[in-house]
Amino acid sequence: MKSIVLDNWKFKESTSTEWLEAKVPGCVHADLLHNNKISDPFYGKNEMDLQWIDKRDWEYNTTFDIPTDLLNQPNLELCFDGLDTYAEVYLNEQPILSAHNMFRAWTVDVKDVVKKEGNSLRIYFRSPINEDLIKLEKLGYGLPATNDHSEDGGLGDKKLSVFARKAPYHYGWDWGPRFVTSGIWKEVRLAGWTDSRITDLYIQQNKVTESVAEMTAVIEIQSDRTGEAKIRLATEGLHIEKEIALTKGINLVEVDCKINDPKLWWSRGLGEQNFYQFTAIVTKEEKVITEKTVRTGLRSINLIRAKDDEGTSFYFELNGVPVFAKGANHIPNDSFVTDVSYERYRHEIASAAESNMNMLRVWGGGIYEHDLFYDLCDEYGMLVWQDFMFACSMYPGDQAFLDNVQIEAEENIKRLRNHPSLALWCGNNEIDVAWAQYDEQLGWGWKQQYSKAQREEIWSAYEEIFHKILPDAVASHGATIDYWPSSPMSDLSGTSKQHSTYQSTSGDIHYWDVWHGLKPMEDYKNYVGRFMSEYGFQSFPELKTVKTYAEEKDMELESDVMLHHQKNGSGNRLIKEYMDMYYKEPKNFPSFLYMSHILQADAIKTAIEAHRINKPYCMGTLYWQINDCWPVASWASMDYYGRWKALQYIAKRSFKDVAVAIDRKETRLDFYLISDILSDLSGTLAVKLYDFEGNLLVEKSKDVTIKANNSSLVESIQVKALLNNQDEHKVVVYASVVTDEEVLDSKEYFFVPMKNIDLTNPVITVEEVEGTGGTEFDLTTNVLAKNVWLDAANEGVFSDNYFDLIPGISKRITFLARGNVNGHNAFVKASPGKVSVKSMVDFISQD
Ligand code: BMA
Repeated sequence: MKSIVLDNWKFKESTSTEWLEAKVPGCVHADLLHNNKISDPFYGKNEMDLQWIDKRDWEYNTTFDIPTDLLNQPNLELCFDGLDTYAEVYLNEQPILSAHNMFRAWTVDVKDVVKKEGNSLRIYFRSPINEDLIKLEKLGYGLPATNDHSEDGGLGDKKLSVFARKAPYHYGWDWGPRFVTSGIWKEVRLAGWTDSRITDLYIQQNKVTESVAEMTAVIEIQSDRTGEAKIRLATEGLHIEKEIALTKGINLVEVDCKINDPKLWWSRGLGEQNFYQFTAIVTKEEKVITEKTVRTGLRSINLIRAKDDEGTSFYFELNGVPVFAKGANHIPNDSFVTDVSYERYRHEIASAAESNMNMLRVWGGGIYEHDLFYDLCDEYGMLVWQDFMFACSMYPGDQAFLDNVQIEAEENIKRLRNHPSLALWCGNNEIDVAWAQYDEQLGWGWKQQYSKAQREEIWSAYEEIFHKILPDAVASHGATIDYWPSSPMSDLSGTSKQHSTYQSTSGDIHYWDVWHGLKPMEDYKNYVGRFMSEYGFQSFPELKTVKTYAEEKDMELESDVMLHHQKNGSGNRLIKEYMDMYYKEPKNFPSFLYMSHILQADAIKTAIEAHRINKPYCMGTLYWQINDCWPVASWASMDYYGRWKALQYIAKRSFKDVAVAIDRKETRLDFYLISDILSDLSGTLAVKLYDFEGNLLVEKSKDVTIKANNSSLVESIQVKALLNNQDEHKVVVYASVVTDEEVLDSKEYFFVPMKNIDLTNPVITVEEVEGTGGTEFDLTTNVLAKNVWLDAANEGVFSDNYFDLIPGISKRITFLARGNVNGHNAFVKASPGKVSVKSMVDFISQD
């Protein structure tokens, strides 16, 4: 097969005569920006000035010649990997395609339309707004779409996102701006082939154990003639040849194969990420006609939902091992996804791995991610919970919409099914719980707005998509991956028990009463389900990032610009209210930013620890959210520029494979040891009480067994006994778990909220570790330093940050730069450049 990628694109607004340079893959907004036709969409409140773009039609065109060897191919086709969204395509002014789904790829036979030189390809994008206004009118009533910012788009309450098979977050979200893009967002190629070609190679893993992997290679071959051929399938330790008879059209060939003692693929923390390259070759009379190579990892992955004493389990079993899922929810990395480079994707996934995660959820309001996202997840051992792209909305149920969804689902399942990281297909985000069909009291008040007939119509569309089309598509094309209809959901029972509540003892839970419900952080401990797939707490990005969208004069909580870069209505107020509850008042706006990081980190630490100590009742914790799509105040642990907030560091510490957790239960402190590794360890738990000058006041230690893949309560100490008459405002508990002189983990515990603690000014000493070329440092202090923040001039991350420093216990940290683009290693030891060191006391108002 031969192909050329089409480039040299130009674009214009449909009624204009001025053609401008375009970047493909890309989108109108990005192209307008590159041509200086609009100002930076992320700056200030510029978003509001750019809402005209989605009401216009846009055209892209290019011209191309065809090399003779390609032109001579008997089969020639144009492949559009992604068109966003309503596109009419003309080749040499002949209509060749009408596209209407951003998530589908389109292939068109153009053999009879092309010429050797001067071909013109023109793509006319109709405004998604004008297109879908017609559908809304036809339906006669609106559908709920909670996060669709139609007002910002000048559309009043007309929620159009539900009609378009297009990234839902383009229409705005409670962390994202409204930029309804149009454009060619994936590659366009002219491809030619002769005789036959392999269009798909799927390694279906039927049974994988340590001793054997039994598979069926499903090979899709398109042929332009009938005839005998041979298929060869090969990978390390396997070589199979089979006679086949090809007929004209699509042929499905299945080859059963087996590998003994396979090198299994594991998620991070449990083992290696081993891969196998499988190659399928079609030959005729010893001549190679076509071949295709795919990479996969051999593993078995199942969602285990088994009845038990408390309800029904919800966990992933990888190669027979129950895996506690640790991670976060992923949203698209940019409002303009084609701006996301390989390096930015890698920084995200490498950060997840560096933070001891093993799962990311590709949430349903974004996009089915690019192949390279999943390649990286495979390589870093990050399991993927994959939503279909439906979120917080009800959808139409007309046949055209349903057919479109079905093809979209099949194509994406087929595209992603060789990735060993793929652990689950989930129908949608929060729709079951928002509509709550079987309980009038539950839900977000959606269903009550409709007549009986409308309600039935809306729910039957839901059932058709999420209980029929999508599970059928997964069963027929992704055979070995489980399907879960909606996140969160309790059980597909068709009764009121179906819908997830904060008390559910089966299914997954999105717990939002801390934050949206203004409940105290401690409530995270009271609502622990079988799998916590969402919970979150906001903060601002750091000052460097805020400065990319705001002027000095905007630097206050309620300024127009700050409110604009906060898409959750009451967000800024909530941060402030929670801060007042737990912390002393920050002295100015930059201090407020720092304090918001500590607040967010403390909240999520509370949640993660509560979830992990409840293992194996609870078997997963994915906080909301790891990344941002623009610079904004949000729940993200890393900001738009990939800068780690305090939460990312706390997640890294709280997700450690072996961890100690301290839980206050009224008059006592409980000490848990949590392990995600597969063998028992023996060690010592040391519990020490220090005053803020570093005097050791109480010391207790205990030999402990850290049980494999478990969480156990290893020690309970009465607060009174531990305090031993000391003033609780002036002491800190330091608990560590040590094996063979190695400190596996340590945690601090304070008896009173930070608000009530007297901090004095520490002198923090940073000493370069000799022989490390300025990449490693030892930190010490003379008095307790709370949440020490190291801010480096260079971009990168520290091995730890925002940590507490107790006098006498020194802390060694390393700086890891964002790695070079071609190297595989994302974080390389490097010099941080100038480092500023501050701690909480520097940010507190002294009056
Ligand atoms: C969750 C998500 C998103 C949203 C977040 C914060 O429920 O699924 O819809 O951004 O809450 O409100």
